[in-house]
Amino acid sequence: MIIHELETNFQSKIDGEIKIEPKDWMPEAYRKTNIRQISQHAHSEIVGMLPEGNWVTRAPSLKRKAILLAKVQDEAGHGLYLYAAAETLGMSRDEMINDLHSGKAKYSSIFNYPTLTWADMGAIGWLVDGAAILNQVMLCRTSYGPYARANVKICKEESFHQRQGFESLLVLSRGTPEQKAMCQDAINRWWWPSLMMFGPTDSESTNNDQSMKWKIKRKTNDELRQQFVDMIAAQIKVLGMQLPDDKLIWNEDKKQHDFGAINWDEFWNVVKGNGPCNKQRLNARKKAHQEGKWVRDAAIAYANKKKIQPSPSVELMAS
Ligand code: FAQ
Repeated sequence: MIIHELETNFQSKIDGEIKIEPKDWMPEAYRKTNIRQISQHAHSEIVGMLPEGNWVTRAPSLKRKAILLAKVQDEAGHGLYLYAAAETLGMSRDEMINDLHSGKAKYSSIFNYPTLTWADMGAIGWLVDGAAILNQVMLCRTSYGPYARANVKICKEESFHQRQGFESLLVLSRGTPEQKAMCQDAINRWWWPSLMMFGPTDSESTNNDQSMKWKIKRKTNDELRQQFVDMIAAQIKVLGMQLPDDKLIWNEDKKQHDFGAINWDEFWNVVKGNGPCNKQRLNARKKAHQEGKWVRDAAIAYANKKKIQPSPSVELMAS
C-alpha cells in the first residue's frame, strides 16, 4: 500500500473509534506525539511523588500518614503503567529517563511548587488530582489503545485521591482559626498553578489541533480548564473558603464561570526550568537514579542467570 492509502485507512480507523494498537501502522508523527505525551505524563507521576513525599514523615496522625503513603505509592504505579504504554511505541525506559534527566522531556509545571504546610497535601489532592482526573477521564477514550487502558486504571485511583484531599481540607476548614487560615493559604497558592496544568490557551497550544484530529486529545486545553473552574467553584462552597480570583463569576448566558487572567509568563518560566523547585525536583530524581544503579544491575544479573526478563517494577523502583 502506498503511504497515502495507509494514512487514509489510519484516519478512518480513528474516525470510526477503532483503537490503534502497537503493531498497527501509524504515521511517524502520531507515534512521536504519543511518546512525547505519554512519557511526559509518566514523568509527571514520578516527579509528582516528591512534593507529597516531603510530608510523609510529618503527617499529623497515623491515619493521615497511611493515606498519604498509599497515595504516593499509587502515583508510582501510574508512572509504571504509563512508561509501559510508551514502551509499546518503541522507546526504551532508559531513553525516557535520560530525556527527563537531561531536561529534554517535560513534566507537569505543577510539581515545581513547594509544599509548605500540611494543608498543601489536601490542596494537592483536591485541586491537582482534581485537574489530573478531568484530563485523564478524557484520556480513557484516547485513540492509542495502551494509553487509553492505562488511564482507566489510573482514574480509579485518582478519584480516591481527590476525595481524600477534599476531606482533609474539610476537616481543616472546620477547625481552629489557625487551621482555617492554613487551609485558605494553601488554596490561594495552588489555585493558579492548577489552572496552568491544562497547558497554554488553545490559541497558543502547538499540539491541540493535530492531537484533536487524531483523537489523542478529546477536549482542548481551554475546554478542560473551564470544566475544572466550574467544578471547583461549586465545591469550594462546601468548604466555606474562597478562590483567590475576584473576577470569578457565574455567566448566565454562557452557563459557565468567567474567571480572571492566568499569568502565562509565570507558566512559561516554570516550564523552561525556572520555577521555585525545578532544580530540586530534577536533582532528587537524578540522585535516586544513581543510587538505585546497584538494584538495576542486580535485577539484570539475576534475570540473565535465570533467563527471565527483569520486572519493569524492579527497574522503576531502582531508578
Ligand atoms: N507543564 O501544545 P500543548 C498528575 C507544554 S499527572 C509543563 O497544548 P499538549 C497526577 C507541552 O508539553 C499531570 N509543560 O501540549 C498526580 C508542549 O510542549 P512540547 C500530568 C506543559 O501536549 C497528581 C507545550 O507546552 N498530566 O498530576 C504543560 O497537546 C498529584 C505546548 O502545549 C498529563 O501529563 C504543563 N502543565 O497538551 C501526581 C496528562 N502544559 O511537549 C502526583 C497528559 C503544556 O511540545 C500528585 N498530557 N505543556 O515541547 C496532556 O494531556 C497534555 O500533554 C497537556 C498539554 C494537556 C498537558
